Amino acid sequence: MYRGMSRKMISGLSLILVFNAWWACDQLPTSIEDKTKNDALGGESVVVSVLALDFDYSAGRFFVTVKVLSKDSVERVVGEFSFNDSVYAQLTLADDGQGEDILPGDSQFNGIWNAGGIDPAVQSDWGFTATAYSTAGDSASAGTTIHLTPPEPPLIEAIQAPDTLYLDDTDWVLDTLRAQVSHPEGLDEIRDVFFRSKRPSDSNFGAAFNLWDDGGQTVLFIIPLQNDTLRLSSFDAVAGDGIYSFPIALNPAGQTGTTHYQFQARAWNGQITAIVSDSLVILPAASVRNTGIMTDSPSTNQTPWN
Ligand SMILES: [Ca+2]
Repeated sequence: MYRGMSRKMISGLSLILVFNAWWACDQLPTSIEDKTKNDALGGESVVVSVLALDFDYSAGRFFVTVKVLSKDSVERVVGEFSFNDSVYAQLTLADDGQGEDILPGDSQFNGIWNAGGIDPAVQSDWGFTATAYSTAGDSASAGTTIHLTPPEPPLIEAIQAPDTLYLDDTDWVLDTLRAQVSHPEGLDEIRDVFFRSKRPSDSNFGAAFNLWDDGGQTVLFIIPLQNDTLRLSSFDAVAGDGIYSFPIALNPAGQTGTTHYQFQARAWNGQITAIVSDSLVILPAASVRNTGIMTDSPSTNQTPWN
């Protein structure tokens, strides 16, 4: 229908139509914010929805986030926790920007219940109901449930480490400690994997060293040599595959004997595996074996090997 009309004419016509539409309003237009809120209310006075219900196993606390939209101002929002149809706790949720609430006035109300003494293995299915009251006396409720499962530690599926290594007369001997670790809820649940070692001259296990699942990206040790520098990464082959690695580097003048290892893994939920033990027998270099002289020099190097 606009064929033959110039662009300028169409633009002028549009302006007149917009002006007429505005003039036809008998009151000032509502703000965009109000319009969005009224659309979301769908004709209701108050609308409540539970956005999040989580349980922090290490702290024994429930966290809730509830969204409330209301035609009138929100007077209060209350939450109820129930188990086996009995109410265990009531709390007031706030949209005040305090504590767990990030932004005041964004219609998201937050609350925490410190539910000390709950055993998720026994009390597993919890109900939560939020009720919002407006200043005009309207109210609405929404509920949800959460199934708690006892937090699980990671699982050390396998240790891959050499049983025996020979020192070299002149060069450092390199190898890798590897631990294959999983978690029933996925690799993201693994916080860290670490080991302690007891070298032949040690009477106790030493400090913990983390194994890395970084694809060998990080330089962990820089060892100055006579005419060179030895830079050691974790020797990890693939990042994020659940195989955690740590380099073994044996100094030509290092100790011989048996080094014992203790591996453990920790989940973000605080659960930790039992110790998995392994050992490495370090034998003298060929020249020393031939002369029958054993090397046994305690090292001052701050590494778990020498
Ligand atoms: Ca890996």
